Amino acid sequence: MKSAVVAVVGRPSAGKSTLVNALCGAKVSIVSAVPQTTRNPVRGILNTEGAQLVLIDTPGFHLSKRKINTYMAGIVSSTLQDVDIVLYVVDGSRPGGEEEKGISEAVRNSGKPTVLCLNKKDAASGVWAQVRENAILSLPKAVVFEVSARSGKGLGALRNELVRLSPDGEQMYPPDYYTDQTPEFRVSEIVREKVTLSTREEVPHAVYVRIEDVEMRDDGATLWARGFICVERESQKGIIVGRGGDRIRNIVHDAEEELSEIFPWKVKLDIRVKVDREWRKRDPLLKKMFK
Ligand SMILES: Nc1nc2c(ncn2[C@@H]2O[C@H](COP(=O)(O)OP(=O)(O)OP(=O)(O)O)[C@@H](O)[C@H]2O)c(=O)[nH]1
Ligand SMILES: [Mg+2]
Repeated sequence: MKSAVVAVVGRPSAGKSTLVNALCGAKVSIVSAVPQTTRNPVRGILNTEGAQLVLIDTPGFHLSKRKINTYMAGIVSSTLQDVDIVLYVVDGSRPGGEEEKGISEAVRNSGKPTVLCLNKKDAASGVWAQVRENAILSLPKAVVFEVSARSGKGLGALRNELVRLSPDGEQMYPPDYYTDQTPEFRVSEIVREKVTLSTREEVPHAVYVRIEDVEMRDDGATLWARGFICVERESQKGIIVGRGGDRIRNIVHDAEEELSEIFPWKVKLDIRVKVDREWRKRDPLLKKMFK
């Protein structure tokens, strides 16, 4: 038996979460076109014959001095220390720049066996060859794969290489697990994804979702979750609620539908929108959020 912990790192929107979901064969981590959708490490478990890989999806590595960004960059660096393998995801469809240099340096400095995954092959443009060359120059020892996380192309070979690099070891989770997230966290993430998909500009970044409690009802047929969508300003609250409550109703409906597929129960949500101006600046809250 082989087993490994794999850090999945890369710039915001490189396709890390899409890749983790595709490799695990289940929706483990939320996805959107908004950079920095993932805010904390999310574990997905890939079970294959003879191997178990624990993939840690990380927040996009973003060069910025804002507190939330330095916090997330810190998460990436500390995750790199604790893993067996690094899966470095590079968006091959757009130029890299300083940010890509920063992350490839962090990957190189980790000294871990590294798999370089050039993603979005389906959307490859004129920059592909250049991005590929830069990535190889910055990480000459890494094995390179060209894939589309969206279509699944190239993922079989990538998975085989991850297994090949894995050390011998025992399973860390039962073989039918594909994630270790708590129900509260999964619910809050899916709600946040639906908010992100139905709002624009600064709103997705101004939101966090807190699920206060989950409870089984109807003799074990329905999971009720109660919590809040928190935003920083009244105006953002108005956007999320929408005219006559339209938007929040749609958000809750979409989240309930998806959660009812993820969990073996019908999921019902009781979600309020409230203003919490300081959530992004308050360290203890960030720590709680990112634990
Ligand atoms: N065309 C194409 N788009 C992709 C592919 N993989 C991911 N995307 C899209 O890229 C966007 C970002 O995907 P995510 O998986 O959320 O990226 P991420 O790296 O996890 O982003 P952060 O969590 O924000 O750091 C989404 O719109 C995805 O649908 C791919 O292989 N091809
Ligand atoms: Mg992500």
